[in-house]
Amino acid sequence: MVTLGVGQPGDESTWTDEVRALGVDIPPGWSARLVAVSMDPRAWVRHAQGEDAVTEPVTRRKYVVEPTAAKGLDVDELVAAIGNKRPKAAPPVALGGWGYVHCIADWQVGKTAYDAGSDQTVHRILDSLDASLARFKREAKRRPIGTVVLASLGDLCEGVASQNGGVLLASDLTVTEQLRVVRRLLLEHVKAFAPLAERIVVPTAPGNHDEPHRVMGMKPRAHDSFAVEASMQVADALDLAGGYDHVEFITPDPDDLTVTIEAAGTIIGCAHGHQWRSPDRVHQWWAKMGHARHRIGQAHLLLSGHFHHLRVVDDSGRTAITAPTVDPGSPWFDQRQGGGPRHGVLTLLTRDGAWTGLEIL
Ligand SMILES: [Mn+2]
Repeated sequence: MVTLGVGQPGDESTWTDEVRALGVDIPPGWSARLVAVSMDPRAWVRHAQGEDAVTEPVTRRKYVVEPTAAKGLDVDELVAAIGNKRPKAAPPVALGGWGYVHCIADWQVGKTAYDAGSDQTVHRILDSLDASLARFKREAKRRPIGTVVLASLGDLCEGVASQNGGVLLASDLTVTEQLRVVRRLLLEHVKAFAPLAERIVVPTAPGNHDEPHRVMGMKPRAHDSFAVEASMQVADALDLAGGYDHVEFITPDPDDLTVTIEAAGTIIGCAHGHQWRSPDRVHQWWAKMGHARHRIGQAHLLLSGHFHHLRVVDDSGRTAITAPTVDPGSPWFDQRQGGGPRHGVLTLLTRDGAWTGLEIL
């Protein structure tokens, strides 16, 4: 494009603004470059009158508008900077600045599969608890851990609700026996970790297997859950025993399937996972919770179970982690999808909105 201007054009830094001043839209990432200047002998501008008069020529300027090229880098300087890199000192951490998370997910006590059942599940849970305690002690020597989160993520018992109650036919324990085992296991976890940290938090998210009934096909209210009741029973037992004032049990509000807690500066949301139906939909569900301004929508970390396979979805500094499980496995899943999960208990460390050290034990 060609413009007319008084006097000589300015330097490169003025070209784009000069063209924009004429009403030309130059979007971000684009700029004007002056490619030719010529005098127009028939055009000039005169300032003032008489002896003070100053005549300035008018110049004809040809610009091209083009994408702004990325500025070249001196690769030798860049390579030298890499060679000069020295580790930065780690920022100091306040006492108790870390949180340790142990996920309790999909125990499904009572379930049988592949010639295994509750006996094998319970031993696997206790072995994983031992491994988690050993890990905690190793980590606590390296960094101050003030908070332990025992995240109860639902489906702790096989129950009587799934498959129209048919699930009970393949269970090796009655429902009340399942609940007794779940309660004792949960109590064992809290007792084991209680002496090790200043604060123990036990958030509980209800699962679908924890639903106590489905009368006429209808689901119970969201918080009406064997998992919630197991937590409350353990809380009552510790209350009677005394000495456990630093243990907090967090259960859902009425009609809520989720709980959201804070641990060592990290906001952790817990949800079982059956509400988003497919493991691929966790991001979409979490975004909707944010839109609705639900507490869990503000979490740094979303912990869930239900799908029995480890899955990590990380975006914009927020992470949704689906925990694996310790149950005997699922022939139903294997026949449809092929394969099965790596068994184990998910553990990780948190601090100030971030997480690290994900290990399956
Ligand atoms: Mn489930």
